Amino acid sequence: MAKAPIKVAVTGAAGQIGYALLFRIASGAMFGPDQPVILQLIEAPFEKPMAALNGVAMELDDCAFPLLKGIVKTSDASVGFKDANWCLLVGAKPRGPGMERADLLKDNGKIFIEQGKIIDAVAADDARVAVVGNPANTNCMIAASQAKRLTPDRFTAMVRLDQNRAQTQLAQKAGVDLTEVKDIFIYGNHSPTMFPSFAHATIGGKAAADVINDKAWLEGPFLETVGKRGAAIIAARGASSAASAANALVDHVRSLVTPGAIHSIAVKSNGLYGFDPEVWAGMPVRTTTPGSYEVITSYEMDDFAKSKIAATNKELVDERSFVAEML
Ligand code: NAX
Repeated sequence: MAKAPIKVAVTGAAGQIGYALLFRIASGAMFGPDQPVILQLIEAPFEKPMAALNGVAMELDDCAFPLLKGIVKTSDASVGFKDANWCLLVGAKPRGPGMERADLLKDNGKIFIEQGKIIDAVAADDARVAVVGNPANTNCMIAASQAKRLTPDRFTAMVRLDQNRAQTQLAQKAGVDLTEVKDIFIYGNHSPTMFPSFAHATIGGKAAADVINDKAWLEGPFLETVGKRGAAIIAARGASSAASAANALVDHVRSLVTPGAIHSIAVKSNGLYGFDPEVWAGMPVRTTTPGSYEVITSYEMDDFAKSKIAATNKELVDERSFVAEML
């Protein structure tokens, strides 16, 4: 018997990530080739984004995706999140010229307070939330703080783009196919302070550090390249990562609905790996049942890793203090 459609709400649906994302969801890449979906697309309540959203919906229609069972277009979050099983929070206000990070945090905080409240009120009982809009970890924390019905574990932020970037960098350095690289995880913030922990990664089943045999590269250029990859793409393309970010969100959700998958997501840290218990930090998880996961706690951190985790934790704690009155 055919599966019932799941409802997938996407904010910022007419933005550049949205444009690279929606077609992948509708084609089955996110939830599988036998899972019908209804897309509930939410945009900012202005003429231009709503007109663009109409155009995107027309293109989705024109793809004749067999799995796409309906499209909702709205600027009303209580309509867009209604009964949603997955809420993909992509839309956010970009940092304007001369804008301080604290102001960006506060402006976006307001969006995520409202969305967190509405999701908690109207989304499905099994709702899961994945935050992409920056600053993603802190926005996720703010949205989760508004929820009374949905528990904090339902709210995750995306660090998968960073994991994918790190995997490719290790493979290229070692000169192997990237499928040989396993267990590279991202700890902390989705920002240049993130820590891609290479010490536990393997290449072809052997310790990545032994295969690469270049500690200075791992501790220097590798971390820097992954941490600053977003800026490098803006410099090269004149626009921020979009297709790779959409692809990473497909991977984030696909891994979260695949029992046994091991991957990095940002979750409420609860004090694991030395993070402040209240911040949302990237860490390795194993998916248990679809949508649920357990943090893998068994990785030992050496002094170098501990110092990197302390730095990214400090940034998350600082961001939390900027938005303290919103929580
Ligand atoms: P765009 O500016 O192209 O699109 C954002 C869209 O969100 C716009 O269409 C805007 O109208 C809409 N929007 C704004 N406020 C909204 C609201 N309250 N409700 C619904 N829609 C709203 O940005 P895009 O390149 O798509 O990036 C989206 C977000 O992803 C940004 O915050 C960006 O910084 C972040 N990123 C996060 C990444 C991650 O790994 N976590 C990587 C890529 C990306 O930089």
